[in-house]
Amino acid sequence: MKGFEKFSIWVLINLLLWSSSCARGSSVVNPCCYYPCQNSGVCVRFETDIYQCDCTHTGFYGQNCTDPEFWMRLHLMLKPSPSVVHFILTHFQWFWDLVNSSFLRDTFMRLVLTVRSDLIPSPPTYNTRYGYLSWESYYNISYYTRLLPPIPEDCPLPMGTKGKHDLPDPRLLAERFFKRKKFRPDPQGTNLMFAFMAQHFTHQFFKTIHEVQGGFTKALGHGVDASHIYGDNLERQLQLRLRKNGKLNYQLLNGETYPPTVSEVPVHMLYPEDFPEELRLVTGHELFGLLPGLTMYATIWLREHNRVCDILRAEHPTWDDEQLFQTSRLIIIGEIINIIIEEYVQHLSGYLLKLKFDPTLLFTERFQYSNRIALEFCHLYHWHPLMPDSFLIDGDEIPYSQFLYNTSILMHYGVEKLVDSFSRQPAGQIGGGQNSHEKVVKVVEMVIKESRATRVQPFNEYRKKFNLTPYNSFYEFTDDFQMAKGLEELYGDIDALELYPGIMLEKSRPDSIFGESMVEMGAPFSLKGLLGNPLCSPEYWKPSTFGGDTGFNIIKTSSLKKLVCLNTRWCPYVDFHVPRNEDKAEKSYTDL
Ligand code: ISF
Repeated sequence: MKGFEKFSIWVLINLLLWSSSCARGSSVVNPCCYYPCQNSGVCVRFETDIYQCDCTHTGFYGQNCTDPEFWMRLHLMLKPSPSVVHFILTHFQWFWDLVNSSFLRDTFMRLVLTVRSDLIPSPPTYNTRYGYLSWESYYNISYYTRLLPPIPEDCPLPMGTKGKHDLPDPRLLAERFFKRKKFRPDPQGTNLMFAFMAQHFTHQFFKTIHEVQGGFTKALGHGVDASHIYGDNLERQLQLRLRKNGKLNYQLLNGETYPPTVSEVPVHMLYPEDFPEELRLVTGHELFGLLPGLTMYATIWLREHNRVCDILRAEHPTWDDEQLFQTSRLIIIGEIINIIIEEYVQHLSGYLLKLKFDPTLLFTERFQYSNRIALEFCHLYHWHPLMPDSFLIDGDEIPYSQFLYNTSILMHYGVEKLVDSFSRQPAGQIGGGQNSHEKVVKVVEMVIKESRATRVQPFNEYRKKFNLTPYNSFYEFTDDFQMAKGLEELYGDIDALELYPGIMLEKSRPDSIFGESMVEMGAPFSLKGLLGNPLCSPEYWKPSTFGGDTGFNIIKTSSLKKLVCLNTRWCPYVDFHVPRNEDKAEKSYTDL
């Protein structure tokens, strides 16, 4: 639609709505409730019923920032659609073999990183309290930032000006569209090793304070800071530390390292009331006693930290506890980023381009080394459909009731058997709906309630923000006719569909873990968070930061397999993918 046509329709709708709100006796509608400004233009209200779009730096002009400037017009003409790019990136093996073994790998990787992170404003902009730029919003890091400002408080309808007067009951949405009917494994072959990594990794930067509404976080590092290993404050960190040789506190069971218990390290952990002291294991994150998969990763990283300390101490006998600790922590953060990009994101993307963690790729580009976690990113990353119906460990089937808060599972089976079992068990498909186990479906309700309390804008507004075409109907949005019909009845208008249901219920791409929107919206936040880390800046990214070449190389050559197998007695099958071919898998996991 041409800019002018769009605007005329907008005026018409405005007049209609204006008259209807007058009839109800309320005042003029805030024009920004129509989201009139396109292409990231900023809506500013003047007087009561006038708005202006600020189109500065958008590449567009006109009343609603709908007219492209010359270079933008050219760019739009040449730019392939996200689905075309995705198709190319996931097909033509011969082409990618060529790319991966030449300088072109760097070129493509640089392109992925810059295109994605350019979508994230840096320095950050809004938060839940401030829908306009403010010093408070920049300065107060207790807030999550937001990509789009909250829906203005004085809009006539909950989602702005479209949809019904009342939003659907969150429980109804969860029960009807999210609750699992029959377990649907992820077609990309994702396993529980990946699922627990996702949960373990993201909990370092998603720590919403639920006691107060308003999009606040306890994770003030706003990125990969390994606070889930070292605690999110200095007091906790000091308790967790052995204060000798840089190491973290631990206990030995049959000669193997495990996290200590609360009696040895008295820090706050969440356990059921009558839970025995000797089973209350202590981890950087308060919640990691909840699932053996999380306690397992906590154990692996604890062992890795102490292993790195030994290596550093051998090379730097003069270093004190503090320097050994701090340098090991930087190495651990580097390892996390490397493993996440080269294996976790690699798996998730399904790309044939071999992703590369190389901060120098961005040294020639305009890039800010800072990051602020966004509320929208937090909502997107609620991937509970990954969870299976029950857990299969070493031939035993364990239901949720015996899995939750059961730290003895870790000590009983040991890290090796847990890694092996989790790597073999399929995880659920995230996208497409009706795949959340009843034990976790409550979380859906929570996210939806929180997104309403924080006034998150409609799904289609986010589609536009990420350069995607907004959906025209629920039937275009999902191939599941019943779901489309149900959602249409409940929301009334596709433009009133909320972000989280939109992201999760959208049709998945063919043979993919989720739909287009999850990748297009999540990837920018994810990559900006990983590469925006200070470690990746030219000032930090050099051997001396990590105690010399040895430490630097630990980061560069890290892998999931080494992370596990350098810290266990025997090397299990370890991957983010279920075994492709049992024989091949059996053989390959023996050699490091
Ligand atoms: S996290 C995430 C995608 C969605 C969420 I929520 C990723 O971590 C991710 C990052 C990058 C890519 C895919 C997934 C690829 C490389 C891309 O940029 O397309």
